[in-house]
Amino acid sequence: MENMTSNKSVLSWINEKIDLVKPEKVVWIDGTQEQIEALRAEACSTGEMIKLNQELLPDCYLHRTAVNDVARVEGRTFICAPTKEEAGPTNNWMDPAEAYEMLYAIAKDSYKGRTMYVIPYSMGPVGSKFSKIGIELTDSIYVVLNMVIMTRVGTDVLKALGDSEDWVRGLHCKCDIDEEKRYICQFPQDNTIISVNSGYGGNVLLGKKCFALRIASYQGKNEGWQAEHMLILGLQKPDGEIRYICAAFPSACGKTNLAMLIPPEGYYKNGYRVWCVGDDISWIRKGEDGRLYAINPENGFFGVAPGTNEKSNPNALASTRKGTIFTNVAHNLDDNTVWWEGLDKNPPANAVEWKGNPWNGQESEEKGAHPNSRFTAPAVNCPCISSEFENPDGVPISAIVFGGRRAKLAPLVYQSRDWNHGVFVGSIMASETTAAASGAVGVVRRDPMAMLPFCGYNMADYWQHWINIGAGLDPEKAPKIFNVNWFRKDDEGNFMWPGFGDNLRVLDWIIDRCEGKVEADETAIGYVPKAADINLEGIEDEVSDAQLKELLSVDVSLWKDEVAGIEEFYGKFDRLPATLKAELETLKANIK
Ligand code: OXD
Ligand code: MN
Repeated sequence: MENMTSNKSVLSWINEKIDLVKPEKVVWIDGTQEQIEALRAEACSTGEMIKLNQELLPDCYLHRTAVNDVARVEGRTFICAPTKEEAGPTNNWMDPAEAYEMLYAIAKDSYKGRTMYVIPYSMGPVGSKFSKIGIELTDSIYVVLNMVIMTRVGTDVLKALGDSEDWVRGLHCKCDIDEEKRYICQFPQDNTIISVNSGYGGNVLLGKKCFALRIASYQGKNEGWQAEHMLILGLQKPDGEIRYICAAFPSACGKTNLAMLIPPEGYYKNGYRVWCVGDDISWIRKGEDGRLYAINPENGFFGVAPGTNEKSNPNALASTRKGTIFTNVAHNLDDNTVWWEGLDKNPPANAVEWKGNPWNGQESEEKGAHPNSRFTAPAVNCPCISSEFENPDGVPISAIVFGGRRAKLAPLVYQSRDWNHGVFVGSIMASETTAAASGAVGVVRRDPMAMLPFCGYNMADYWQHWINIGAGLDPEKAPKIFNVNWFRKDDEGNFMWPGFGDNLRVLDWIIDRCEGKVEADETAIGYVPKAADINLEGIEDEVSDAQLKELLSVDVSLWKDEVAGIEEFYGKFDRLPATLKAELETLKANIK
């Protein structure tokens, strides 16, 4: 097949990699429908994908990964910066020269008898000043077809790149899916990613976590912008105006649900709407008017399937009804559709579970879908996709929200006193772990700005970058920073807040605070709503006044323990910004 570009840096890099992995042939992905169709057919002919019921789920397919390859592998993910110090205490580090040598030894000849697919892709609308280009080489059709959904792929991208050398190099080799030789390596100084021995999305769709967060966070530090693990939503109020919010939550903590929220009935009637700009990643930079603007660099949703249903997220469910790839969900053989835990109360009796074994969902104790099973759905399918989704200039941000799963401690919502205090609030985020990464589930760990697994350089320098960004903003124009916790539990272990659509009640307060329309109580940790300002109309049965008070309370004795945890965490960082040290001292003084 002919090369699709004459860009010398692209061609010489690809030729080097061809010499290394020795593919049988090379196919450039041009993004045309014919090519996509042919690849789908090929993947079905080899069993890599299963074509689903085309009447109920047009252009939808099912894929099963290897059983040992179902989540991101944080322990095998490395930042290969020149020194360990540059990667920082929270990243795994490998010397770049040693990493290249090891990875090339694994990759050598690994495409023998296989096809090399060359995927030119843009993160962000092609040609936008926010956008960045990457090229991923892969020997997996599944990866190609996912990248086609998740990013903008094809000829236009190479046209936009022209002769530039500013693009991210990505090499993915499936090899033998050997866990012992699985490595996800980022080389931020070289704009390079190498991923071997995995076929799971977060490890192999290199545009997503590897580029749009790890490499891009480093690029952003050098170029004066930010790459964040944040959804972007537009909140339309009864006045018809739309205000935008970026929100960071750790993986599988409901970013997709919040980004596509359906307002409670009373709110809906009054004209409230939520528009989704993105559900996972934000690229943020200052606009000409001095405000911060954000784009979603992705073009689709790689969402967690279990728990997604008509009630929890009808918009996400609707997004998966065409052109979607399902990974590691159950296959209903009766009607050739898919099922997962929490979809409905009617599991199929005649099915195949995620590992590929026969499964009777009515009787089996085993799960039909893996807890981290996914859908890869085109953003355009989403009924509440924002009209600004393709806007090359992004959307102006009114509020930044941090949050995690905390059964105790963090109140339903609080506002930071100012930008630097907000950076502190983000830096001390902690959350119970989920199935999105391999390892124990439900353990509280520090996850600053939800970037622990995704920051491409020293986390202390990343915090300093946040502080620098704030210093460059007029405080009047800077987004206000908040923390939320939808996951507070009572002493019996029951969730105290209904969550989902009712989270709008909290977003509404957040926007009112941004616009100076509502007072708040100043506490040791920041501003907390006055109970009367959280509207409980319609959920009085679920949330009593006493419960709301409890949800908004700040328990100083718990915060004393928390401070000890923060000090221990901060103790890891030689380069901790003085500003954050001072914020911690303020918190300590406040809870005395
Ligand atoms: C994701 C994750 O897939 O954070 O978005 O794991
Ligand atoms: Mn994520």
